[in-house]
Amino acid sequence: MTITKTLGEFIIEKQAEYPDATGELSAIFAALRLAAKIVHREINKAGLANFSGSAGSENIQGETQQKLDVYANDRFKAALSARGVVCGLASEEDDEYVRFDDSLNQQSKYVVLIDPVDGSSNIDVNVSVGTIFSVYRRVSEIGTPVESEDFLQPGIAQAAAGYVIYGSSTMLVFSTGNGVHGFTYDSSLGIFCLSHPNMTFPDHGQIYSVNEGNYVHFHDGVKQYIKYCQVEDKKTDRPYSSRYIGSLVSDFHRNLIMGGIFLYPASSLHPLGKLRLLYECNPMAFLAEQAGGVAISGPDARVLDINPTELHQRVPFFVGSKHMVKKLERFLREFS
Ligand code: AHM
Ligand code: MG
Repeated sequence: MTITKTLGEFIIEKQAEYPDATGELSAIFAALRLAAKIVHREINKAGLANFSGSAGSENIQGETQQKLDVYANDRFKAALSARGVVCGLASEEDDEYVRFDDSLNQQSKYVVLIDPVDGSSNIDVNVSVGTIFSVYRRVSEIGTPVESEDFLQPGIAQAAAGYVIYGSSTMLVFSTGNGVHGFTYDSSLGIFCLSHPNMTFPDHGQIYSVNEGNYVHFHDGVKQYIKYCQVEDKKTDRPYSSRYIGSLVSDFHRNLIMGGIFLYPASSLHPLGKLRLLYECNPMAFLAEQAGGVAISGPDARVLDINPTELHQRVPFFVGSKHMVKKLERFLREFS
């Protein structure tokens, strides 16, 4: 690979465009980058290092934690707290948010929300997983302990969001509100290199991603849209292809590059949907919009406008290419 620009160089360059920037956000990225490298290393030897399988514990949502969930959670927390750059962190794996109360961290204006290993049930079968993160400016006073209001902010307030995909290659994809940029990890050099500048969702695609095994439990609008995707129509290039990995980061990443729509609807099994607003939907919605895509939770319900009420809140989630999400929205409206 020809190295055009490393992540470090890219961040320094961007920071120079903002004379008032304090470098705090850059330091957060440095911490995230370091933890991502450590998790990359462990994922790549998961089979060898006894990292597959359950940790024998459950998270707040009663889901079995994988050993790697616990490991990655610890690594990201340690990397972020050690640098004194965030005043608090909320993780999908922890019941409550954590305060970093030492004097250095408390002076930070940022909190981080994280899903350390999303799609972790895929680890044992060697399928790609990811880390999803979100950064917000705190709303409580700097120098005081963080409060829940610092974490319960609508997605539109995100200062940055991104994911790491541990796939056939490891990539870090993020946005600070100026487009979406992807960096591929060169493990021989230990650096992330800019490989996908200015990523954009194609306005239209030919892929729909949904757990169709749950079809009978979906509401009518979703069922009708799935049928629409499957009907033959030369003018609109249907039927679309069905692609579902069961790992949000991987499904999103593929659709971002190729064009497509991802659906995790409410159903009689999951009346509020399954995916978590703060750790999964908001960061992905932020990236989607930054890339020219759309993310909704229902008809006329932009994900980024939802006011969260609790840390582990779940919402129905539809994200992807603009025209496809808009089409789905019409079905949801018509058959609600
Ligand atoms: P996790 O955070 O416990 O790994 O769950 C989230 C994952 C997403 O990555 C994926 O889109 C979804 O769960 C798959 O759920 P299902 O197996 O119900 O289709
Ligand atoms: Mg998750």
